[in-house]
Amino acid sequence: MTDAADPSPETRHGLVIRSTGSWYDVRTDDGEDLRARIRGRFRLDALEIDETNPLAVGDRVKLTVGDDETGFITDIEPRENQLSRRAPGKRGAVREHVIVANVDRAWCVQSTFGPKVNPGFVDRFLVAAETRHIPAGLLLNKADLLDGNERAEEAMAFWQELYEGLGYPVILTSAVTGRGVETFRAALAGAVSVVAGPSGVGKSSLLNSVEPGLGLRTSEIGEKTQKGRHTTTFATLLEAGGGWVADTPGIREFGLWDLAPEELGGYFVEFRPYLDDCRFPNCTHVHEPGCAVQAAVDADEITPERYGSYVAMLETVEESHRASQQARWRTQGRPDDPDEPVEEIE
Ligand SMILES: Nc1nc2c(ncn2[C@@H]2O[C@H](COP(=O)(O)OP(=O)(O)OP(=O)(O)O)[C@@H](O)[C@H]2O)c(=O)[nH]1
Ligand SMILES: [Mg+2]
Ligand SMILES: [Zn+2]
Repeated sequence: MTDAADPSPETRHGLVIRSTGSWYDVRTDDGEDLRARIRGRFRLDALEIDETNPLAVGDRVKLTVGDDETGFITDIEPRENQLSRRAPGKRGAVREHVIVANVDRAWCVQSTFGPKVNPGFVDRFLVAAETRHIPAGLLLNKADLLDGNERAEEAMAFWQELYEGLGYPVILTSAVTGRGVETFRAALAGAVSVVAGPSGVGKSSLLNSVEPGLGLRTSEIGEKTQKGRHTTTFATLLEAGGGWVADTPGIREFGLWDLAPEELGGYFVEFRPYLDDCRFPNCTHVHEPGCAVQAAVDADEITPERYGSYVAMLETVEESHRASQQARWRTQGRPDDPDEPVEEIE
C-alpha cells in the first residue's frame, strides 16, 4: 500500500493476466490482482512498431498504484518471445496482433467435428510458432464424436501420425469423456502455455476439464452452429494444471505476420534438410528446376498435404509482403525513387 502522503508511489512488478483493450488485469508479484491502464507513451511506441496491442497477456510490467487502487503501467519488461498473427482488418493494412508474450508452448486446438480439422490453419499456426522458436503442439478435441465413425477416426489418426512424425506432440482430447485431459494437464505443469484455434473447437471447455474450478464460459449446446459466434472475448492467463495457460478468443483465419517469402520454407521443419540442395539459393520450391524440396515431395519424403499448404501459404505471404513493403514506401519513401528521401543504410 502506498501512503497517500507519499509523493512518489512505489513501483511494483506484475504479470498481465487479462487484456480487454484499454484495461489490463495485472497479478502483482505479491499476489494481488489490480486493474491497470497504460501510459500514453506506450501506445505511441506500439503504433510505431505496428502492433495493434501494446501489451499482451504474459507481459511482465512495472506499475504504480493510485489512490483508487487502480494501477498505472509505467514500463514493460523485454519479452523473451511472443506469438503473433496478422491483425484482422482490411487488405493492405498489415499489422501485428500479439496473442501472448513470454510463452513456453503453444497449442493449436482443432476439433473432429463442429468445426472439422482445418490443416491450413494448423500449418500457419505452426509456422508462426516456428518463426519465434516457440515449441508447438496440436490438440484434437471432441474425440468423443468419432465414436463409431470409421472414416473420421482414420482421418484423425492420419493427422496425428503426420504431425507427430514432424515432432509436434498431438493429443486427442475430449472435454466430454475426459480422454487425453490427464496428458494435457501434465503438459501444462511448470510452464506458460497458450491455447488458440477457431471458435467452437472447445478451448475453454478443455481448460475447464483440466481445472474444474475455472468455470470459464463456453457456448451452450445448440449455439455452436451459429456462425461467427465467439464465446471467449478476451485473452486471459489462467492457473491450470500447475502452470499458466492463456485461453484466447476464437480465430477465424490465422494470418501470418511479416514473413519474407524466401524464409517460409525454413519454417516447415521437414523441408530443412533439403533447403541447401536446391540449385538456386533463392528457390521458392514451386517451379524452379533442380529443387530438392520438390524432389522430396516426389519421393514421398514430404507429404503432399504439407507441400500443398506451403504453396498456398507462399501466395498469401508474397501478397502481404508486397502490401507491407508498399506501406513502408508510403511512409518512408521508396528507396529507388529520386524524388523521395532515400533510406539511410547503416
Ligand atoms: N462433443 C463435444 N463437445 C465439446 C467438447 N468440447 C467442447 N464441446 C462443445 O463445443 C462448444 C464450444 O466449446 P467452447 O469451449 O466454448 O469453445 P471455444 O473454443 O472456447 O470457443 P470460443 O471461445 O468461441 O473461441 C460447446 O457447446 C461445448 O460444449 C468435446 O470434447 N466434445
Ligand atoms: Mg472459449
Ligand atoms: Zn527448392
